[in-house]
Parts: sequence; structure tokens; C-alpha cells
Amino acid sequence: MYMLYATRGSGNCFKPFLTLCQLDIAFSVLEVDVLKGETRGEAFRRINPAGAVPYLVTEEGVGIGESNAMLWLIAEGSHLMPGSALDRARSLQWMFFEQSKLEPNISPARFLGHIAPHLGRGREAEIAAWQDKARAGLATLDAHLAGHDYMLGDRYGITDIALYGYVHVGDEAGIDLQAFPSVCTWMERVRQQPGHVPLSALCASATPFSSGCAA
Ligand SMILES: N[C@@H](CCC(=O)N[C@@H](CS)C(=O)NCC(=O)O)C(=O)O
Repeated sequence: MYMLYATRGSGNCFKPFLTLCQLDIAFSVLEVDVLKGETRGEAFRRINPAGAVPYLVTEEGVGIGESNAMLWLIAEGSHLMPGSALDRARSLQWMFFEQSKLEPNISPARFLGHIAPHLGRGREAEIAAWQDKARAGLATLDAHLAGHDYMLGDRYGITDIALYGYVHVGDEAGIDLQAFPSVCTWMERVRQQPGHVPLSALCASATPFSSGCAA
């Protein structure tokens, strides 16, 4: 059974979680608390030396980092995978876009402006710069989705999950998502997919990492 190390509220951790849920694959979640610094602690670094979540451990005990890479493993052989060589390349294209233009801007703006605002005090200019960069990325995404129901055309899959992870919490990063109407319509389509679960479900029945169950 897969074990997913995750932290509450994380769009990155939500991606493998949602994929596992939608494919009805058995897994358990261990909650590593970023706010308490557990990701940087020695105990977690023995498991993932990169000190980041999500981290996925397979039944054979092999660990894999990077949320979008996990989707390729979890969804292998399923209807959520891109089919042709061209679609696989397009999927990677959008996943790299997500990790370079959206996630690195939405995530810190949301963390410092919404999740831990006490840490964001005095960093308003940095937050505004991240928001501007995120809006530029969202404009690119909106233009793409104006002509497509889903990221790769007419079929939902892991590329949609990769993009949805942070885009759907863009408002918590102080970005008005209504300014991106095609993104909003696509998000609603994503929410209508069978087996969809909200981000709030991520650590709802997780075992705390601090309980020592991971050892
Ligand atoms: N590119 C990575 C990003 C992972 C990442 O930044 N994770 C954050 C939580 S969303 C983290 O573990 N931060 C730990 C820390 O800053 O101590 C992915 O997509 O998985």
C-alpha cells in the first residue's frame, strides 16, 4: 500500500491525494506539520533527505518526491494518463509550466498572506510581486482553456490534477480568479469529476508523523 507524507492545506500534497482517491487506490497519509518545522527535522530527513512533502513511498519501500512525478506513477495504466506520445509531451509541458509559473508564485503568496500571515508582515512587496507573476501565468492558462474543456483537450487526467492543485486556491493567495473565466469554468468541470474530493479531506484521517508511526 502507498504511504503519502503530506502537510495540511498543501496544493502539492493534494495532487497525489486526489489521484489516489479518484483511482480508488488504497493508501495511508502521514501528516508532517510544516508549520511546526517537521519537514526540516532529522526524523523526516531520514525518510526524505530533501525535507519536503509530498513524499510517496511505494509498497516496496521506494520513495519518490515531486508531486507531479507522483501522478505519473500512481496513474500508470489508468484512464487518467495521457495517451499518445504527443499528449505525454504536452502533459509534461504543462506540468513544468505549473512548477515554474504558477506554484512558485501562488504558494508563497498564499502561505505568507493566508496560512501564516504573521510571517508575511513586512513582506507585502514580495507578496505583491508573486501575485503579479501568478496572474501572468493564469492569463496564459486562461487563454489555453478558452479553447479546451480540459488541459489536453476533451478528456480529464493527471495534467488537470497537476494544474488544479494550486490554481484552485489562487484566491487564498489574494488573486481574483474571476478575472480568468475559462479557468473558473474548467475548475468547475474538474470538481464534477467522479471521486473528486476537496483539499480539506487531505489530512482529515491522517496519522501524525510526530506519533512515531513512520519509523
Ligand atoms: N516541487 C515540489 C515542491 C514541494 C514543496 O515545496 N513542499 C512544501 C510544502 S507544499 C514543503 O515541504 N516545504 C517544507 C519546508 O519548507 O520546510 C513538489 O511539487 O512536490
